[in-house]
Amino acid sequence: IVMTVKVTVTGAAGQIGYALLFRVASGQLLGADTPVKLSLLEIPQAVKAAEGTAMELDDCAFPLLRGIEISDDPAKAFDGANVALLVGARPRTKGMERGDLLEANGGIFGPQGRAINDNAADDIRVLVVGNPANTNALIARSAAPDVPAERFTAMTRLDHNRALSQLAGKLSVPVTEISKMTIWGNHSATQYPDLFHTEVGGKVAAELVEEEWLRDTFIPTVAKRGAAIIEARGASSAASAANAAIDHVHDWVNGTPEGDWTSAAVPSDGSYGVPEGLISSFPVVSRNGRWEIVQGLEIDAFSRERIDASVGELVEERDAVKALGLI
Ligand code: NAX
Repeated sequence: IVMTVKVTVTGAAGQIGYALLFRVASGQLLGADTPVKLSLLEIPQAVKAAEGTAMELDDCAFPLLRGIEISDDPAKAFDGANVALLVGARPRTKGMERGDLLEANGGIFGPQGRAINDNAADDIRVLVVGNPANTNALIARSAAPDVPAERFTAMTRLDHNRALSQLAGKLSVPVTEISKMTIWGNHSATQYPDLFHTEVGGKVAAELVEEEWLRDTFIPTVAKRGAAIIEARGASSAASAANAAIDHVHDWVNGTPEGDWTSAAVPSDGSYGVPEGLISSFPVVSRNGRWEIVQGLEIDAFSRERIDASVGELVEERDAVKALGLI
């Protein structure tokens, strides 16, 4: 018997929500055999827009879609949820200090974490997309002491996919030739896309490109891609972010392919010198529905410096939310 999976999407009326919901409903999140029920969480002023999206979802007559609920109450929206995609967040506005940003998001992700703790299904898996994603995930996780910490993750899969495409373009190979890409650290401009373990047709990627390109073009292009999209499109990444969220949860539930890994921000177990408990991006595989950090990679001085810088930023964010009483 196939169980219907309840997927809760926050910020459902936003632009990522619009790109995401149809793909979840069509079966791309969990596979073509798994029926889904959607739960849309929005703030009161956006509930009507979410209702419009729900009308369109109805109008697709997706065979796997077994129902849509809309709410502005986290307790209701997460009731019985198996997957939670936390997309809605408070964006940084002009003149806003980091402390204000973290505090505003604490007001969203704390209550949502508690609602997940009290209402979600036992197998709940949480992906935080809304920025600052890693630290928002940390806030949600600390508000959910009854949920295993490993169920709280943040998205760096978009960065990972961007890195794959940049490298594929540079080497004129299809992305399918590339394996073992890694994004380390924070989903921010300090993130470190690592080509020293990446393989292209059996060779190490870092040896196939000029050092200068890797350092001065590849790393900043991947790290600043979000800003470049805003500049070109006049709006931030939406379909590509939704696509990455689909990839993340799909691989978490269904497993990563043998001989490859992906990137996800997961609670650190202390691997690679990343302080335990920080939600930091690592090379990960998924086995039996759990993320495992790939072990035993050699980290040279070039990589060490960059991983430490990004992890240092996460430590600062963690200390800031601690000082604000949010964790
Ligand atoms: P939009 O502003 O289009 O949509 C956000 C939606 O969230 C709005 O409809 C708003 O009403 C809703 N919302 C706000 N507070 C809420 C709450 N407490 N409960 C439920 N819903 C709430 O933003 P969009 O472009 O969809 O981006 C959403 C988030 O994703 C942003 O924080 C953005 O920075 C982040 N991103 C993260 C990425 C990643 O790789 N991790 C990449 C893309 C994106 O920039």
